Amino acid sequence: MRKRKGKNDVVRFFEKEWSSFLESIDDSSKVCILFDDDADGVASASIVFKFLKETYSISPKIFPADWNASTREKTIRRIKNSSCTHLFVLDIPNFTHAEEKSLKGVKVIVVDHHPPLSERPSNYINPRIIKKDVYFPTSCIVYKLIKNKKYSWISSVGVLGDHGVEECKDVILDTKKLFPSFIPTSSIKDEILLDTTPLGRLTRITSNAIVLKGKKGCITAVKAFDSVKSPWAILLGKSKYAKNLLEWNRKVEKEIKKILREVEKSKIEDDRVVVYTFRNRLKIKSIIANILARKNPKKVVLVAQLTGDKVNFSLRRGAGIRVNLNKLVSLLLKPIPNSSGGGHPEAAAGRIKKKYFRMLLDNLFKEIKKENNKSS
Ligand SMILES: [Mn+2]
Repeated sequence: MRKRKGKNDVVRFFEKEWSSFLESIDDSSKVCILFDDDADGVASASIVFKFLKETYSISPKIFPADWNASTREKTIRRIKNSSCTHLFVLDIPNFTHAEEKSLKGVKVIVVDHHPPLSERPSNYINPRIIKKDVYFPTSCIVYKLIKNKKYSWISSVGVLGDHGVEECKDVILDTKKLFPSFIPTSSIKDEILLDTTPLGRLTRITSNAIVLKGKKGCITAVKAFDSVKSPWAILLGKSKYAKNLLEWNRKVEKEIKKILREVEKSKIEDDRVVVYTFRNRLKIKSIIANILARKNPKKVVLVAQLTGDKVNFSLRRGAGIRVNLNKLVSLLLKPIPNSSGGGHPEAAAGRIKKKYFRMLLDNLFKEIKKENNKSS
C-alpha cells in the first residue's frame, strides 16, 4: 500500500527534537515559558505548564511576550535574571537568533506555526518547514507532541482563537468525546463553534481577558487553566482566577456592545466595501472587525481604531468575497510613509498616521472596484 503523507506526520517529524529537549530537564532545572499574548499563546503555555507540573513536578515561570522591541528586551533580561535553565518559546513568530544567543547558558526550544524564520533557533519546531501551507496553531502542535487527551480542551481554545479548526478537527473531536456538552454540535467550523458553543464562549473569555488586562490577563488565564481539570470549572467560575476572567469578560462584552452601536454611525460603504471607525482605549479592533465581517458577508470590511495621531486598522472579508487581504494591505500601504502592516489572505491589519487615512480609504475603494471589474 502506498503511504500517504498525512498532515499529522508533519508533527511526528519533530518528536525527536521535542523529547530530547524534555530529557535534558531534571529536578535541578528552572523552566521558563515565553508565549504570545493571544488565546493560542495562552493555550500553548497552559498545556506545557500543566504537563511539566504533572510530569516533572516543576512549576515553570511564565512570561507573556512583548511586541515592542525595547520592552521585549526587558522581558528577555528578566528571563536571564531568573536563573532559568530551559526556555520554551511558544507561538512567537519573531524570536530571533540574536535573542537566543543573548540567553547563553539557557537551553531554548521554539514552537511556532508562522512562516518559518530564515535564521532558525537551534531547537525549532515549525511544521511549515516541512509543509509550507499547513495551518496548525501552536496549541495544536504542542498537544500533538505531548499526546495526552486530557489537554485537548485547552488546545481547542487555542485552535479556535487562531481560526484553525479546519485543519485541527481531530483536536476538537477529542475534546467533544471528553466533554460532549462543551461542543454540542456536529458542525465543526470556526464560526459555528465561536458563536454557538461553550467552547466559543471560553475562547472569547480568554481573548477578552487579554484585551482588558494585557499581560496580567495572559498570566491569569494560564493560572485559570492550570487551576482546573475541566472547562466547566472556568465557565462556572470555580477558582479565583476563573472568577477574574468572568468579571473581565463581562466588562469587555459590554464595551463591545457599546462600540457596535456607535460604529454604525461612522459607516462609509459602497456595494463591495464597508469602512467603520471608532475610538476606544482597549485594543479591540480585531474583535470588532471579526463581528462586522459576519454582518457584511459580501464585502471587504475595514475597521479603523483611532488613537492620537495614529490609525490602527483591521481588514476582513465576508464569506462571499474572495480578495487576498494580505496582498491588498501591502498594496494599500506601499504609498504611505512610515506605515506598517501584514497578515493572511483572510485577515490583515495595519498602522498609519492619521493624515494618510483619507488616502488609504480612497485607494481601498478604487482597488476593490478594479478587482470587481476584472472578475465580472
Ligand atoms: Mn498562534
